[in-house]
Amino acid sequence: TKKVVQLMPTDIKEELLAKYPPKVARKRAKQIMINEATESEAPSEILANVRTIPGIITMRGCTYAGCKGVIMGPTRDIVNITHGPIGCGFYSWLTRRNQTDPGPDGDNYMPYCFSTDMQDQDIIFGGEKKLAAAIEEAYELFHPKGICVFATCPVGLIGDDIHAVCKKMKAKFGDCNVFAFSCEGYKGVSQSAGHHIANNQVFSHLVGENETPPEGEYKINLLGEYNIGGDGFEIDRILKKCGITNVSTFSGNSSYEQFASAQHADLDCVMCHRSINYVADMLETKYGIPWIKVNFIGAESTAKSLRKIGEYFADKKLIDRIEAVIAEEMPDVEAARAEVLPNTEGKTAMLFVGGSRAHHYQDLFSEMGMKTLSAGYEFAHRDDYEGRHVIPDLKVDADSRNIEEIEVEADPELYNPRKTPDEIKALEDAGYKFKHYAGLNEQMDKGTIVIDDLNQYEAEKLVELLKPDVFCAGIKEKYSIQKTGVPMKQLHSYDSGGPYAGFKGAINFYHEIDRLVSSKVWSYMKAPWQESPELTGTFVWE
Ligand code: CFM
Ligand code: HCA
Repeated sequence: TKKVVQLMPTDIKEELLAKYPPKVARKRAKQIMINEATESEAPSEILANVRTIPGIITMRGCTYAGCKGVIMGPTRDIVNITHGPIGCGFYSWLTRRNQTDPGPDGDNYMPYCFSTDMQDQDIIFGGEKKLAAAIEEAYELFHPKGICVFATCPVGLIGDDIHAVCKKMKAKFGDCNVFAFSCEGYKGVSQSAGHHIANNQVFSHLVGENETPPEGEYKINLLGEYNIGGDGFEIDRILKKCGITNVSTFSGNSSYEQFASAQHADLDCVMCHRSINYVADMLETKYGIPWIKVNFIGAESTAKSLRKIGEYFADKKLIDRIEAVIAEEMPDVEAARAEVLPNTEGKTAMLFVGGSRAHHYQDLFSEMGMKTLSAGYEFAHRDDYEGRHVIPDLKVDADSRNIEEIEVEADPELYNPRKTPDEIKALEDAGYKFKHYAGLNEQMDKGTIVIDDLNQYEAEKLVELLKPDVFCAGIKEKYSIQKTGVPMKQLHSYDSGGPYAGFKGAINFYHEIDRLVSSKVWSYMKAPWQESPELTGTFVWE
């Protein structure tokens, strides 16, 4: 017989914290939030973007991963060289399933893994000569438009000046843009710091280089879309059908020229705000390109995002075309939805992914009639939960393209979700700029549990207590969750599936989740607590 747990959200929170030493429990308590706590109607706050307590097995990655793997990984015609031990380069090489289409004549270096393969002697005597030789070798072999160099932990520790090496090599070649990223893994508290470093360098060294505007009536950039499992291909298909020109994607299926031309767009559409908001803000500050938040995960969200773009251009021809495309695409989506609904309706999910998918994928689940019981991000900041964005105070040097940024995030008061409209107005009068869009908390039901930087122990505990019908996270979580008898779907790499974006992607996702939640195979698994239910005395079981 299936055990049904009758637990209040507060019991669950208590249970998650019960085994921690008091100091750890106090800190984690601020990162585990009962959405709009029932005892008070005030919106809840969450502690995010803080260092993981040592000893906890976090799901997070490192700054190098966020810079080299996430933002620059999908660039096909830039040679990306990891300056460091071979493992850093190897494990950040295409594991993310970011796809690319160079066309018949385009350069594509993604099948190569470039690394300086740092050894003991480089640590002792310095690795700059080795790096210069690696850059030279890559240049001789491929003559690429750009070479990027990424620092790993030892580089920062021994003090190799990667920027000086790149500058020297760039001057030597004359026809190749060589620049570096100080994205040592230990910097910051997660991948998030790496996004910021990548954004700043791409903006400073590349954006704006191509002065010829591309053709197109309605020109957008798609920021924060990485073509995982072909998502970007599906979005591009839809945009093209609507007559919208995608000047550049940061950075799925991107090319050097796309980045170099980004300043020619009329509008920036931000898909993953967490990873690319810095570029959106810099493009707005320097080139006056406004940005809007979009989401192409979910058929309804796709339609809504297209309409938002139409609204921006306020052009009848475009708006009619968008409506025609939606009308043409939706019948197939509806048919697939009707097919899976009897199996998926009323089922439950948990989503713990990096910095935006735990939010975006809830749209797809609600289209299937599935409820999200608990969700959270690995490395998001408070605005991703609470849905308010403060635009950093940027000083832009128009000639050198150097960006000097003042980190406003240091003042947590700015993110306080309890602010009244009057308080926001006062801040705006004081020079702060706000943009409003829904964060994760707003989307989730009252009484659901929002958790920042979930760890392995808490993941297993949550599954044990709430038994979702599907658990979504990454490769590190996959097998430990499956061992508990709950189907697990990777929302990073999509396992071997995708695309899940756009209209066709929604259909793929409906079928995939139907397959997972309808499969009987998982019920044959015996979880450890089913063998010895140590919680029987604590909770009410049926
Ligand atoms: Fe943005 Fe991403 Fe995500 Fe992200 Fe990532 Fe990713 Fe992710 Mo993995 S950029 S924050 S750093 S949507 S790699 S494509 S799946 S954790 S939720
Ligand atoms: C990263 C990349 C990652 C890892 C995914 C996972 C990705 O953060 O370095 O843990 O399965 O999407 O590939 O987020």
